[in-house]
Amino acid sequence: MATADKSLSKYDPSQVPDGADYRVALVVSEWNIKITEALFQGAKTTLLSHNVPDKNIIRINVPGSFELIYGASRAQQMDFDAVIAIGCVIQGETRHFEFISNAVAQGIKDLNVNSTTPVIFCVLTDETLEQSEARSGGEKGNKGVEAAVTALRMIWL
Ligand code: DLZ
Repeated sequence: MATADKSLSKYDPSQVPDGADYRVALVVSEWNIKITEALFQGAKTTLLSHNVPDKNIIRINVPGSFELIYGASRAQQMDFDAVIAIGCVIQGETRHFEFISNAVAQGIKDLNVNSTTPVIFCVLTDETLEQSEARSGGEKGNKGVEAAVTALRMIWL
């Protein structure tokens, strides 16, 4: 398993750029809201801990992960230094899982290729709710924390 020997949230804070001048948009999918809320909290807390001003952290909700592409695209056109796309796709009985997961990954990749504002991929694609819980504040850390650190590093780049 990719994360078997690595907590997602362990990092050296001294290696993360200061965020005092940064503006970050967090686009949050409302599907599996308990999970995406925990990811949002992890990301926001981490941004604040690296001095991004509260007033410079904006939340934009969208109905589902598929809409993260449009939401992130609109945020790119505003005055933000980075966008974090937060979602959670969980395997169901149909093939929705693969269509949505692939579309969101490809869509966010395209946004990164076509704009100078980075969009960070904070979308869990899990087989079970338990796996998502483990990665949103459970035993595997919080992917929102990792996304926030990634955003700060990409802005600095
Ligand atoms: C329809 C759907 C399904 C079945 N599963 C999920 C999911 O696990 N996670 C998620 O974020 N969104 C899901 N959606 C909703 C789609 O992302 C999208 O909102 C709708 O298809 C409307 O475009």
